[in-house]
Amino acid sequence: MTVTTPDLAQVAQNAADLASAAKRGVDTSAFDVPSGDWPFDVHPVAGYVGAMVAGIDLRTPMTATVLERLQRALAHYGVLFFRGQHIEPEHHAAFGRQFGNLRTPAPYMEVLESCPDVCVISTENGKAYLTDQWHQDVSWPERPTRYSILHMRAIPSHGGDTLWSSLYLAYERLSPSMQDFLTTLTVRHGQPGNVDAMHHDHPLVIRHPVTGRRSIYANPVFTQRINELTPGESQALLAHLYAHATTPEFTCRWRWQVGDVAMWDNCHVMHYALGDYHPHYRMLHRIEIEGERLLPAVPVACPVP
Ligand SMILES: O=C(O)CCC(=O)C(=O)O
Ligand SMILES: [Fe+2]
Repeated sequence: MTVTTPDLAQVAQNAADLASAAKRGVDTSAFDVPSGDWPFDVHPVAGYVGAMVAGIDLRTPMTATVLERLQRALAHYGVLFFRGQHIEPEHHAAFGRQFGNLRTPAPYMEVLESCPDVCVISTENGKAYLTDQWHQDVSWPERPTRYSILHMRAIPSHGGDTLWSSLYLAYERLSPSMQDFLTTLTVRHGQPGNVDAMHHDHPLVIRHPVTGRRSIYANPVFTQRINELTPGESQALLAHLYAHATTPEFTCRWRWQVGDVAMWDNCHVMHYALGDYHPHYRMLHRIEIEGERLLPAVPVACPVP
């Protein structure tokens, strides 16, 4: 592990920009990067979401400090990218276990025989064709998936990028009246096309457990309805929120190299794997880490036990 120093000129420039924006009355809260005594290099890849982290070898167990800082960086940036991590599946799973319990893959997923916590998503097994939609991973249980960790193994020569969007920004860029209204609502998340399967009601606006920032918690694949509205109202409002949440400025886009690892916090980002490379081959390994029950941004009459 190398401890790196931040780029001081850039840090000073960012601080000057923020001070000047605040003087002009601009709300700068979305830019407040946790002050950076990171024990690794952090390079943001877009304005609001995503950062590349260097100076960490994911095969080596982390110190408590590195683990805590990575969780803080995830809580702020939403998705972190680690280049050139040619890890084995056992390293992948061991890295993930340091953040919590691994979710057992659903029976319909292909897993590695040697390491059954690791799913294979490929064009060959067809699972790569299901992820070109905006979604959060496994959002329907009471304790939804918190983190997903993806290790890219094979890429097409072009295409196959992945996008992430910030659900913090989606909330923060709504009018105060709409923000207030949304915090009174709950959403049912369940598996698509099966209203009787496992489902759970979550607050529509959650409070992030690390930053305390508010985030929308809904996605077009797993959110079935807003419980307090009529079906027509629910559909119209969710459609508006999804269109708003995927505003290009609220997103980042990652051009993969083999060996890249991406880790994201499903509490406050959605993602979308671009399906623009067929019939070429793409394959990745993935694990998920279970989260806790979600916290409402304000007390809502959320029908959860
Ligand atoms: O293929 C990708 O880039 C992302 C796939 C996906 O949605 C996931 O692994 O959760
Ligand atoms: Fe996904």
